[in-house]
Amino acid sequence: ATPARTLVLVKPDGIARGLVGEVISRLEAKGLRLVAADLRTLTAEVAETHYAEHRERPFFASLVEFITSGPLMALVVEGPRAIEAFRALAGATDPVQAGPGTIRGDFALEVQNNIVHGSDSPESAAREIALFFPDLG
Ligand code: DAT
Ligand code: MG
Repeated sequence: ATPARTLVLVKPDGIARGLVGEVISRLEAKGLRLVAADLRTLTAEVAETHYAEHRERPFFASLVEFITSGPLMALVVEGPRAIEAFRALAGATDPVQAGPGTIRGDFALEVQNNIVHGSDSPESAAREIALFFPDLG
């Protein structure tokens, strides 16, 4: 299949809990490949752009505060159906609903602090990869 790319974030809670290796191990074990990786702390401006679709939601301010609260690991990941494949590894947005064996299901309990982000569509992936890694071809 044609390789696709997705943006994965190990969010600040995942960094604080030492789960970067665990997340990378799982996506590599699945057969996805790392294309880019960078540990960085987001500005509010980048966070608000990344989560622009949620601007009107009641949790938006809290979400931006959380995602800028410390370093995160930004990854570009490639493989066949990479977007769907990583969303399946991540599990449902609410970690209590996420099944065991998924990243959120195994490591998280609260919806905001759900360890990882993965792009949800080809359009989102293109937009998010350009935002985080503008130099990536
Ligand atoms: P996902 O990260 O699974 O794509 P989303 O795009 O709907 O989920 O929401 C983005 C993030 O916002 C999500 O990972 C955690 C947070 N979030 C979503 N719904 C929430 C809610 N009801 N209360 C608090 N945080 C929420
Ligand atoms: Mg989303």
